[in-house]
Amino acid sequence: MTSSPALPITEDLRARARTSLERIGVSVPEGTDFQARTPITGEDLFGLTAATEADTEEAVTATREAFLTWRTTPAPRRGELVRRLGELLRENKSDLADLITIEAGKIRSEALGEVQEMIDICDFAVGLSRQLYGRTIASERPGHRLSETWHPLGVVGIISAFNFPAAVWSWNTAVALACGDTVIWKPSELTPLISLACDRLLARAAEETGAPRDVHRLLLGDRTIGEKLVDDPRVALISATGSTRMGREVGPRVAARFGRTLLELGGNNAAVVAPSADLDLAVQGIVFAAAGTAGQRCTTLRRLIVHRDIADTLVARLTAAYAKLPIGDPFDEHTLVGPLISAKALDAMQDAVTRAQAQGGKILVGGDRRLADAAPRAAYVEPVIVRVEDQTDVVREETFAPILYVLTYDTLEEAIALHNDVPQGLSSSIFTRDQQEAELFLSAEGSDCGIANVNIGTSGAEIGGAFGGEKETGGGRESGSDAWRAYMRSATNTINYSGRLALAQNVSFL
Ligand code: UN1
Repeated sequence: MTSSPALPITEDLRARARTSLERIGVSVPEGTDFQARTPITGEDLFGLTAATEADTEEAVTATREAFLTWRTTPAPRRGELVRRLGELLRENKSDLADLITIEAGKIRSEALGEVQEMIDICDFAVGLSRQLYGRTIASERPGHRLSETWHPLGVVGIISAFNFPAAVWSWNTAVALACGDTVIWKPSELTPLISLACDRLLARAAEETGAPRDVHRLLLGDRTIGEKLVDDPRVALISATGSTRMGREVGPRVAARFGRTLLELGGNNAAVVAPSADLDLAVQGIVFAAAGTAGQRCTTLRRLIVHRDIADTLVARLTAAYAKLPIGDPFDEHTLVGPLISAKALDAMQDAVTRAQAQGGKILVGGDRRLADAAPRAAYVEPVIVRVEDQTDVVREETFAPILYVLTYDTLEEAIALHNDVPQGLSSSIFTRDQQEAELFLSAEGSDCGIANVNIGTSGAEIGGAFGGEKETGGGRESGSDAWRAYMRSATNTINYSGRLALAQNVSFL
Protein backbone atom coordinates (compact mmCIF):
# COMPACT_ATOMS: atom_id res chain seq x y z
CA MET A 1 0.00 0.00 0.00
CA THR A 2 1.28 3.46 -0.82
CA SER A 3 1.13 6.57 1.35
CA SER A 4 0.61 10.15 0.28
CA PRO A 5 3.96 11.89 0.61
CA ALA A 6 2.93 14.45 3.20
CA LEU A 7 0.10 15.57 5.42
CA PRO A 8 -1.11 19.14 5.76
CA ILE A 9 -0.26 20.90 9.00
CA THR A 10 -2.97 21.75 11.52
CA GLU A 11 -2.41 25.50 11.12
CA ASP A 12 -3.27 25.27 7.42
CA LEU A 13 -6.33 23.13 8.10
CA ARG A 14 -7.48 25.64 10.71
CA ALA A 15 -7.08 28.48 8.22
CA ARG A 16 -8.95 26.50 5.57
CA ALA A 17 -11.82 25.73 7.99
CA ARG A 18 -11.92 29.40 9.02
CA THR A 19 -12.21 30.51 5.38
CA SER A 20 -15.02 28.04 4.67
CA LEU A 21 -16.91 28.97 7.82
CA GLU A 22 -16.60 32.69 7.08
CA ARG A 23 -17.73 32.29 3.48
CA ILE A 24 -20.80 30.38 4.72
CA GLY A 25 -21.48 33.13 7.26
CA VAL A 26 -20.52 31.38 10.50
CA SER A 27 -18.46 33.35 13.00
CA VAL A 28 -15.47 31.29 13.98
CA PRO A 29 -16.14 29.70 17.37
CA GLU A 30 -14.24 30.90 20.41
CA GLY A 31 -15.53 28.73 23.25
CA THR A 32 -13.79 26.69 25.90
CA ASP A 33 -16.15 23.77 26.62
CA PHE A 34 -14.90 21.34 23.97
CA GLN A 35 -12.72 21.26 20.89
CA ALA A 36 -13.37 20.82 17.19
CA ARG A 37 -10.56 18.64 15.93
CA THR A 38 -9.36 17.19 12.67
CA PRO A 39 -8.58 13.51 12.20
CA ILE A 40 -6.15 14.54 9.42
CA THR A 41 -3.57 15.43 12.07
CA GLY A 42 -5.52 14.40 15.17
CA GLU A 43 -5.13 17.92 16.56
CA ASP A 44 -7.50 20.58 17.86
CA LEU A 45 -8.84 23.37 15.65
CA PHE A 46 -11.18 25.64 17.62
CA GLY A 47 -12.75 25.72 21.08
CA LEU A 48 -16.53 25.64 21.23
CA THR A 49 -19.28 26.46 23.67
CA ALA A 50 -21.63 23.63 24.62
CA ALA A 51 -25.37 24.15 25.04
CA THR A 52 -26.52 24.13 28.65
CA GLU A 53 -29.56 22.40 30.07
CA ALA A 54 -31.33 25.76 29.99
CA ASP A 55 -30.43 26.19 26.28
CA THR A 56 -31.92 22.76 25.57
CA GLU A 57 -35.10 23.62 27.45
CA GLU A 58 -35.38 26.91 25.58
CA ALA A 59 -34.80 25.21 22.22
CA VAL A 60 -37.63 22.76 22.85
CA THR A 61 -39.98 25.59 23.86
CA ALA A 62 -39.01 27.69 20.83
CA THR A 63 -39.29 24.89 18.26
CA ARG A 64 -42.61 23.79 19.78
CA GLU A 65 -43.88 27.36 19.48
CA ALA A 66 -42.66 27.59 15.87
CA PHE A 67 -44.37 24.27 15.12
CA LEU A 68 -47.75 25.84 15.89
CA THR A 69 -47.27 28.26 12.97
CA TRP A 70 -45.33 25.93 10.69
CA ARG A 71 -47.92 23.14 10.80
CA THR A 72 -50.56 25.47 9.33
CA THR A 73 -48.29 26.78 6.57
CA PRO A 74 -49.40 25.00 3.38
CA ALA A 75 -47.01 22.18 2.53
CA PRO A 76 -45.99 23.58 -0.91
CA ARG A 77 -45.04 26.85 0.86
CA ARG A 78 -42.99 24.83 3.33
CA GLY A 79 -41.31 23.33 0.31
CA GLU A 80 -40.03 26.81 -0.61
CA LEU A 81 -37.84 26.81 2.49
CA VAL A 82 -36.39 23.44 1.52
CA ARG A 83 -35.86 24.59 -2.06
CA ARG A 84 -33.88 27.61 -0.83
CA LEU A 85 -31.84 25.39 1.47
CA GLY A 86 -31.00 23.18 -1.51
CA GLU A 87 -29.90 26.23 -3.53
CA LEU A 88 -27.65 27.42 -0.70
CA LEU A 89 -26.13 23.94 -0.39
CA ARG A 90 -25.37 24.02 -4.14
CA GLU A 91 -23.76 27.46 -3.87
CA ASN A 92 -21.62 26.44 -0.89
CA LYS A 93 -20.88 22.87 -1.97
CA SER A 94 -17.11 23.21 -2.03
CA ASP A 95 -16.81 24.88 1.39
CA LEU A 96 -19.19 22.37 2.97
CA ALA A 97 -17.16 19.51 1.52
CA ASP A 98 -13.98 21.09 2.90
CA LEU A 99 -15.46 21.16 6.39
CA ILE A 100 -16.52 17.50 6.06
CA THR A 101 -13.01 16.52 4.97
CA ILE A 102 -11.41 18.52 7.77
CA GLU A 103 -13.68 17.17 10.52
CA ALA A 104 -14.58 13.65 9.38
CA GLY A 105 -11.48 12.92 7.26
CA LYS A 106 -13.45 11.94 4.13
CA ILE A 107 -11.62 12.09 0.83
CA ARG A 108 -12.66 15.04 -1.31
CA SER A 109 -14.78 13.03 -3.77
CA GLU A 110 -16.77 11.41 -0.96
CA ALA A 111 -17.15 14.72 0.90
CA LEU A 112 -18.55 16.30 -2.28
CA GLY A 113 -20.77 13.23 -2.62
CA GLU A 114 -22.12 13.80 0.87
CA VAL A 115 -23.07 17.39 0.00
CA GLN A 116 -24.65 16.12 -3.23
CA GLU A 117 -26.71 13.71 -1.12
CA MET A 118 -27.99 16.74 0.84
CA ILE A 119 -28.88 18.57 -2.36
CA ASP A 120 -30.66 15.48 -3.68
CA ILE A 121 -32.80 15.06 -0.57
CA CYS A 122 -33.78 18.73 -0.73
CA ASP A 123 -34.97 18.24 -4.32
CA PHE A 124 -36.86 15.14 -3.18
CA ALA A 125 -38.48 16.93 -0.24
CA VAL A 126 -39.54 19.89 -2.39
CA GLY A 127 -41.43 17.45 -4.63
CA LEU A 128 -42.78 15.70 -1.56
CA SER A 129 -44.24 18.97 -0.31
CA ARG A 130 -46.82 18.59 -3.09
CA GLN A 131 -47.30 14.85 -2.66
CA LEU A 132 -48.24 14.19 0.97
CA TYR A 133 -51.02 11.90 -0.17
CA GLY A 134 -53.62 10.15 1.93
CA ARG A 135 -55.96 7.39 0.73
CA THR A 136 -59.68 7.28 0.14
CA ILE A 137 -61.07 3.95 1.31
CA ALA A 138 -64.31 2.26 0.19
CA SER A 139 -66.80 2.57 3.04
CA GLU A 140 -69.10 -0.35 3.89
CA ARG A 141 -71.96 2.10 4.53
CA PRO A 142 -73.99 3.91 1.85
CA GLY A 143 -73.57 7.69 1.81
CA HIS A 144 -70.26 7.55 3.71
CA ARG A 145 -66.76 8.43 2.73
CA LEU A 146 -63.73 7.04 4.49
CA SER A 147 -60.41 8.77 4.08
CA GLU A 148 -57.05 9.27 5.66
CA THR A 149 -55.36 12.61 6.31
CA TRP A 150 -51.71 13.20 7.17
CA HIS A 151 -50.78 15.91 9.64
CA PRO A 152 -47.46 17.27 10.92
CA LEU A 153 -46.17 15.48 13.99
CA GLY A 154 -44.38 18.11 16.09
CA VAL A 155 -40.79 18.71 17.11
CA VAL A 156 -38.31 16.19 15.69
CA GLY A 157 -35.07 15.62 17.64
CA ILE A 158 -32.20 14.49 15.41
CA ILE A 159 -29.22 12.78 17.00
CA SER A 160 -26.56 12.18 14.34
CA ALA A 161 -23.16 10.51 14.06
CA PHE A 162 -19.74 11.73 12.87
CA ASN A 163 -19.51 9.57 9.75
CA PHE A 164 -22.24 11.27 7.72
CA PRO A 165 -22.17 14.49 9.71
CA ALA A 166 -24.34 16.47 7.30
CA ALA A 167 -26.24 14.11 4.96
CA VAL A 168 -28.09 12.22 7.69
CA TRP A 169 -29.16 15.55 9.21
CA SER A 170 -30.43 16.65 5.80
CA TRP A 171 -32.40 13.44 5.18
CA ASN A 172 -34.29 14.06 8.38
CA THR A 173 -34.50 17.84 8.23
CA ALA A 174 -35.56 18.33 4.62
CA VAL A 175 -38.33 15.75 4.94
CA ALA A 176 -39.42 16.86 8.44
CA LEU A 177 -39.68 20.51 7.35
CA ALA A 178 -41.71 19.62 4.24
CA CYS A 179 -43.97 17.53 6.49
CA GLY A 180 -44.60 20.55 8.75
CA ASP A 181 -42.40 19.57 11.69
CA THR A 182 -39.75 21.68 13.39
CA VAL A 183 -36.31 20.31 14.21
CA ILE A 184 -33.72 20.24 17.00
CA TRP A 185 -30.35 18.84 16.00
CA LYS A 186 -27.81 17.30 18.35
CA PRO A 187 -24.86 16.39 16.10
CA SER A 188 -21.83 14.32 17.04
CA GLU A 189 -19.37 16.19 19.25
CA LEU A 190 -16.74 15.18 16.69
CA THR A 191 -18.25 17.28 13.89
CA PRO A 192 -19.45 20.64 15.27
CA LEU A 193 -18.12 22.87 12.46
CA ILE A 194 -20.08 21.31 9.61
CA SER A 195 -23.15 21.42 11.89
CA LEU A 196 -22.69 25.16 12.45
CA ALA A 197 -22.42 25.61 8.69
CA CYS A 198 -25.61 23.62 7.92
CA ASP A 199 -27.52 25.42 10.67
CA ARG A 200 -26.41 28.81 9.31
CA LEU A 201 -27.52 28.00 5.77
CA LEU A 202 -30.90 26.79 6.97
CA ALA A 203 -31.32 29.92 9.12
CA ARG A 204 -30.56 32.01 6.02
CA ALA A 205 -33.07 30.04 3.95
CA ALA A 206 -35.69 30.59 6.68
CA GLU A 207 -35.01 34.34 6.78
CA GLU A 208 -35.23 34.63 3.01
CA THR A 209 -38.44 32.63 2.66
CA GLY A 210 -40.23 34.08 5.68
CA ALA A 211 -40.33 30.82 7.65
CA PRO A 212 -40.35 31.10 11.47
CA ARG A 213 -36.76 31.45 12.65
CA ASP A 214 -37.21 28.64 15.17
CA VAL A 215 -38.10 25.94 12.66
CA HIS A 216 -34.57 24.68 13.42
CA ARG A 217 -32.25 24.74 16.41
CA LEU A 218 -28.75 23.33 16.77
CA LEU A 219 -27.47 22.17 20.14
CA LEU A 220 -23.75 21.42 20.36
CA GLY A 221 -22.42 19.39 23.24
CA ASP A 222 -22.27 15.98 24.82
CA ARG A 223 -24.81 13.20 25.35
CA THR A 224 -26.60 14.99 28.20
CA ILE A 225 -28.32 17.14 25.54
CA GLY A 226 -29.47 14.06 23.65
CA GLU A 227 -30.74 12.54 26.89
CA LYS A 228 -32.81 15.62 27.64
CA LEU A 229 -34.39 15.49 24.19
CA VAL A 230 -35.01 11.76 24.56
CA ASP A 231 -36.91 12.32 27.82
CA ASP A 232 -38.88 15.42 26.81
CA PRO A 233 -42.51 14.59 25.93
CA ARG A 234 -42.68 17.71 23.73
CA VAL A 235 -40.25 16.07 21.29
CA ALA A 236 -42.60 13.95 19.19
CA LEU A 237 -39.99 11.93 17.28
CA ILE A 238 -36.39 11.08 18.07
CA SER A 239 -34.46 10.13 14.95
CA ALA A 240 -31.17 8.69 16.13
CA THR A 241 -28.22 7.38 14.13
CA GLY A 242 -25.40 5.60 15.91
CA SER A 243 -24.41 2.39 17.61
CA THR A 244 -26.79 -0.37 18.67
CA ARG A 245 -25.60 0.32 22.23
CA MET A 246 -26.89 3.90 21.93
CA GLY A 247 -30.18 2.68 20.40
CA ARG A 248 -30.72 0.27 23.27
CA GLU A 249 -30.78 3.27 25.61
CA VAL A 250 -32.72 5.67 23.40
CA GLY A 251 -35.46 3.25 22.25
CA PRO A 252 -36.86 2.21 25.65
CA ARG A 253 -36.59 5.73 27.10
CA VAL A 254 -38.62 7.28 24.31
CA ALA A 255 -41.07 4.35 24.36
CA ALA A 256 -41.58 4.85 28.12
CA ARG A 257 -43.17 8.22 27.34
CA PHE A 258 -44.95 6.84 24.24
CA GLY A 259 -42.85 8.99 21.94
CA ARG A 260 -41.78 7.80 18.51
CA THR A 261 -38.32 6.75 17.43
CA LEU A 262 -36.63 6.26 14.10
CA LEU A 263 -33.46 4.27 14.75
CA GLU A 264 -30.55 3.74 12.36
CA LEU A 265 -28.10 1.62 14.32
CA GLY A 266 -25.29 -0.80 13.62
CA GLY A 267 -24.81 -2.76 10.43
CA ASN A 268 -22.73 -5.83 9.68
CA ASN A 269 -23.18 -5.84 5.96
CA ALA A 270 -22.23 -8.76 3.76
CA ALA A 271 -21.85 -9.53 0.06
CA VAL A 272 -22.31 -12.98 -1.41
CA VAL A 273 -20.10 -13.64 -4.45
CA ALA A 274 -21.44 -16.47 -6.61
CA PRO A 275 -19.42 -18.50 -9.14
CA SER A 276 -21.08 -16.72 -12.09
CA ALA A 277 -20.15 -13.23 -10.81
CA ASP A 278 -18.38 -10.74 -13.06
CA LEU A 279 -15.19 -10.55 -11.01
CA ASP A 280 -13.97 -7.23 -12.44
CA LEU A 281 -17.17 -5.61 -11.32
CA ALA A 282 -17.18 -7.49 -8.00
CA VAL A 283 -13.63 -6.41 -7.12
CA GLN A 284 -14.44 -2.76 -7.77
CA GLY A 285 -17.69 -2.93 -5.83
CA ILE A 286 -16.12 -4.77 -2.91
CA VAL A 287 -13.09 -2.48 -2.55
CA PHE A 288 -15.22 0.67 -2.55
CA ALA A 289 -17.74 -0.79 -0.10
CA ALA A 290 -15.13 -2.27 2.29
CA ALA A 291 -12.26 0.23 2.21
CA GLY A 292 -14.06 3.41 1.06
CA THR A 293 -14.71 6.03 3.75
CA ALA A 294 -12.01 4.11 5.68
CA GLY A 295 -14.67 1.54 6.58
CA GLN A 296 -16.68 4.11 8.51
CA ARG A 297 -20.09 3.93 6.82
CA CYS A 298 -23.09 2.25 8.41
CA THR A 299 -23.28 0.49 5.05
CA THR A 300 -19.61 -0.53 4.88
CA LEU A 301 -19.03 -4.07 3.63
CA ARG A 302 -17.75 -6.06 6.59
CA ARG A 303 -18.25 -9.71 5.52
CA LEU A 304 -17.57 -11.35 2.18
CA ILE A 305 -19.21 -14.73 1.59
CA VAL A 306 -17.51 -16.25 -1.47
CA HIS A 307 -18.23 -19.49 -3.28
CA ARG A 308 -15.41 -21.95 -2.62
CA ASP A 309 -14.66 -22.43 -6.36
CA ILE A 310 -13.75 -18.78 -6.91
CA ALA A 311 -12.46 -17.87 -3.45
CA ASP A 312 -8.74 -18.12 -4.25
CA THR A 313 -9.05 -16.11 -7.46
CA LEU A 314 -11.19 -13.39 -5.89
CA VAL A 315 -9.08 -13.13 -2.76
CA ALA A 316 -5.88 -12.82 -4.84
CA ARG A 317 -7.42 -9.97 -6.82
CA LEU A 318 -8.66 -8.23 -3.68
CA THR A 319 -5.35 -8.47 -1.86
CA ALA A 320 -3.61 -7.05 -4.94
CA ALA A 321 -6.08 -4.14 -5.05
CA TYR A 322 -5.71 -3.52 -1.29
CA ALA A 323 -1.92 -3.49 -1.57
CA LYS A 324 -2.18 -0.53 -3.96
CA LEU A 325 -4.68 1.59 -2.02
CA PRO A 326 -3.30 5.11 -1.51
CA ILE A 327 -3.69 6.02 2.18
CA GLY A 328 -3.15 9.49 3.57
CA ASP A 329 -4.19 13.11 3.18
CA PRO A 330 -7.89 13.11 2.23
CA PHE A 331 -7.40 16.42 0.36
CA ASP A 332 -4.88 14.76 -1.97
CA GLU A 333 -6.80 13.78 -5.11
CA HIS A 334 -4.92 10.45 -5.34
CA THR A 335 -5.84 9.33 -1.82
CA LEU A 336 -8.58 6.73 -1.53
CA VAL A 337 -8.35 5.99 2.20
CA GLY A 338 -8.23 8.85 4.70
CA PRO A 339 -7.76 8.64 8.45
CA LEU A 340 -9.95 6.90 11.00
CA ILE A 341 -11.86 9.35 13.13
CA SER A 342 -9.76 8.87 16.28
CA ALA A 343 -7.08 6.90 18.06
CA LYS A 344 -9.92 5.14 19.88
CA ALA A 345 -11.25 3.86 16.55
CA LEU A 346 -7.80 2.53 15.67
CA ASP A 347 -7.57 0.76 19.04
CA ALA A 348 -10.99 -0.82 18.44
CA MET A 349 -9.85 -2.00 15.00
CA GLN A 350 -6.60 -3.48 16.27
CA ASP A 351 -8.40 -5.12 19.14
CA ALA A 352 -10.94 -6.72 16.76
CA VAL A 353 -8.20 -8.00 14.43
CA THR A 354 -6.29 -9.49 17.37
CA ARG A 355 -9.45 -11.20 18.59
CA ALA A 356 -10.22 -12.48 15.09
CA GLN A 357 -6.72 -14.00 14.93
CA ALA A 358 -7.18 -15.59 18.34
CA GLN A 359 -10.44 -17.06 17.03
CA GLY A 360 -8.66 -18.66 14.06
CA GLY A 361 -8.62 -15.78 11.55
CA LYS A 362 -5.67 -15.16 9.25
CA ILE A 363 -4.66 -11.71 7.97
CA LEU A 364 -4.39 -11.78 4.17
CA VAL A 365 -3.38 -8.16 3.61
CA GLY A 366 -3.16 -4.85 5.49
CA GLY A 367 -3.76 -3.94 9.10
CA ASP A 368 -0.62 -1.88 9.76
CA ARG A 369 -0.72 1.62 11.09
CA ARG A 370 0.50 4.31 8.68
CA LEU A 371 1.93 7.82 8.96
CA ALA A 372 2.48 7.54 12.72
CA ASP A 373 5.68 9.60 12.44
CA ALA A 374 4.11 12.34 10.34
CA ALA A 375 1.00 12.58 12.54
CA PRO A 376 1.37 10.74 15.84
CA ARG A 377 -2.11 11.78 17.02
CA ALA A 378 -3.87 10.78 13.80
CA ALA A 379 -5.09 7.25 13.02
CA TYR A 380 -4.13 6.17 9.51
CA VAL A 381 -4.32 2.45 8.92
CA GLU A 382 -4.22 -0.04 6.07
CA PRO A 383 -7.64 -1.59 5.42
CA VAL A 384 -7.36 -5.25 6.32
CA ILE A 385 -8.75 -8.51 4.95
CA VAL A 386 -9.04 -11.40 7.40
CA ARG A 387 -9.85 -14.95 6.30
CA VAL A 388 -12.09 -16.70 8.83
CA GLU A 389 -13.48 -20.23 8.89
CA ASP A 390 -16.73 -19.32 10.61
CA GLN A 391 -18.66 -16.45 12.13
CA THR A 392 -17.11 -16.21 15.56
CA ASP A 393 -18.35 -13.51 17.92
CA VAL A 394 -15.95 -10.83 16.64
CA VAL A 395 -17.23 -11.36 13.09
CA ARG A 396 -20.79 -11.00 14.33
CA GLU A 397 -20.00 -7.57 15.85
CA GLU A 398 -19.79 -4.26 14.02
CA THR A 399 -16.31 -2.75 14.34
CA PHE A 400 -16.43 0.72 12.80
CA ALA A 401 -13.20 0.36 10.83
CA PRO A 402 -12.00 -1.12 7.51
CA ILE A 403 -11.94 -4.82 8.37
CA LEU A 404 -13.26 -7.26 5.77
CA TYR A 405 -13.82 -10.84 6.96
CA VAL A 406 -13.85 -13.47 4.21
CA LEU A 407 -15.87 -16.68 4.52
CA THR A 408 -16.52 -19.40 1.93
CA TYR A 409 -19.67 -21.33 1.03
CA ASP A 410 -20.74 -24.28 -1.12
CA THR A 411 -24.49 -23.82 -1.67
CA LEU A 412 -26.50 -20.61 -1.95
CA GLU A 413 -28.75 -21.74 0.92
CA GLU A 414 -25.66 -21.99 3.08
CA ALA A 415 -24.49 -18.54 1.94
CA ILE A 416 -27.86 -16.97 2.79
CA ALA A 417 -27.91 -18.69 6.19
CA LEU A 418 -24.44 -17.32 6.96
CA HIS A 419 -25.44 -13.95 5.61
CA ASN A 420 -28.45 -13.65 7.92
CA ASP A 421 -26.78 -15.18 10.96
CA VAL A 422 -25.71 -11.88 12.56
CA PRO A 423 -27.68 -9.63 14.89
CA GLN A 424 -27.69 -6.64 12.50
CA GLY A 425 -29.71 -6.16 9.29
CA LEU A 426 -28.84 -3.00 7.37
CA SER A 427 -27.39 -3.64 3.92
CA SER A 428 -26.52 -6.62 1.75
CA SER A 429 -25.60 -7.60 -1.77
CA ILE A 430 -25.04 -10.48 -4.13
CA PHE A 431 -22.69 -10.54 -7.11
CA THR A 432 -24.07 -13.02 -9.65
CA ARG A 433 -25.10 -13.29 -13.30
CA ASP A 434 -27.57 -16.04 -12.47
CA GLN A 435 -31.05 -14.55 -12.33
CA GLN A 436 -32.46 -17.33 -10.15
CA GLU A 437 -29.79 -16.72 -7.56
CA ALA A 438 -30.33 -12.97 -7.64
CA GLU A 439 -34.10 -13.31 -7.24
CA LEU A 440 -33.74 -15.81 -4.42
CA PHE A 441 -31.41 -13.42 -2.59
CA LEU A 442 -34.01 -10.64 -2.91
CA SER A 443 -36.95 -12.89 -1.94
CA ALA A 444 -38.49 -13.46 1.49
CA GLU A 445 -36.15 -16.45 1.90
CA GLY A 446 -33.14 -14.33 1.02
CA SER A 447 -31.41 -11.38 2.65
CA ASP A 448 -33.09 -10.20 5.86
CA CYS A 449 -31.75 -6.64 5.51
CA GLY A 450 -33.46 -3.32 4.79
CA ILE A 451 -31.24 -2.88 1.74
CA ALA A 452 -30.55 -5.78 -0.66
CA ASN A 453 -28.56 -5.16 -3.85
CA VAL A 454 -27.48 -7.13 -6.92
CA ASN A 455 -24.12 -6.57 -8.63
CA ILE A 456 -23.33 -3.50 -6.58
CA GLY A 457 -21.75 -3.15 -3.14
CA THR A 458 -23.55 -2.60 0.14
CA SER A 459 -22.79 1.13 0.47
CA GLY A 460 -23.59 4.25 -1.49
CA ALA A 461 -27.39 4.12 -1.59
CA GLU A 462 -29.30 6.81 -3.50
CA ILE A 463 -31.69 9.04 -1.55
CA GLY A 464 -34.75 8.03 -3.60
CA GLY A 465 -35.14 4.72 -1.78
CA ALA A 466 -35.94 4.33 1.91
CA PHE A 467 -32.79 3.84 4.00
CA GLY A 468 -32.69 1.64 7.10
CA GLY A 469 -32.52 -1.88 8.39
CA GLU A 470 -33.94 -4.65 10.49
CA LYS A 471 -33.05 -6.48 13.72
CA GLU A 472 -30.46 -4.61 15.78
CA THR A 473 -30.23 -1.96 13.07
CA GLY A 474 -33.40 -0.63 14.66
CA GLY A 475 -36.14 -0.84 12.02
CA GLY A 476 -36.21 2.85 11.04
CA ARG A 477 -36.60 4.10 7.47
CA GLU A 478 -35.25 7.51 6.46
CA SER A 479 -34.71 9.45 3.26
CA GLY A 480 -36.79 8.55 0.17
CA SER A 481 -39.78 6.42 -0.83
CA ASP A 482 -42.54 6.77 1.78
CA ALA A 483 -40.19 7.26 4.76
CA TRP A 484 -41.95 10.65 5.16
CA ARG A 485 -44.80 8.90 6.96
CA ALA A 486 -42.57 8.51 10.03
CA TYR A 487 -42.53 12.32 10.30
CA MET A 488 -46.32 12.71 10.22
CA ARG A 489 -49.38 11.38 12.00
CA SER A 490 -52.42 10.07 10.17
CA ALA A 491 -56.06 10.55 11.01
CA THR A 492 -58.81 8.30 9.64
CA ASN A 493 -61.90 10.30 8.74
CA THR A 494 -65.43 8.89 8.32
CA ILE A 495 -67.79 11.39 6.69
CA ASN A 496 -71.50 10.64 6.68
CA TYR A 497 -73.40 12.49 3.94
CA SER A 498 -76.41 10.15 3.89
CA GLY A 499 -78.57 12.12 6.31
CA ARG A 500 -79.19 9.09 8.53
CA LEU A 501 -77.09 7.31 11.08
CA ALA A 502 -75.89 3.88 9.98
CA LEU A 503 -73.65 1.90 12.28
CA ALA A 504 -70.76 -0.19 11.01
CA GLN A 505 -70.75 -3.98 11.32
CA ASN A 506 -74.60 -3.88 10.99
CA VAL A 507 -74.98 -2.96 14.66
CA SER A 508 -78.47 -1.70 15.57
CA PHE A 509 -78.97 0.62 18.49
CA LEU A 510 -81.91 2.84 19.39
C1 UN1 B 1 -24.40 6.15 7.04
O1 UN1 B 1 -23.38 5.49 6.92
O2 UN1 B 1 -24.81 6.53 8.17
O3 UN1 B 1 -25.68 4.40 1.54
C2 UN1 B 1 -25.21 6.62 5.89
C3 UN1 B 1 -24.70 5.05 1.90
C4 UN1 B 1 -24.87 6.54 2.09
C5 UN1 B 1 -25.41 6.84 3.45
C6 UN1 B 1 -24.69 6.17 4.57
N1 UN1 B 1 -25.76 7.04 1.08
O4 UN1 B 1 -23.59 4.54 2.07
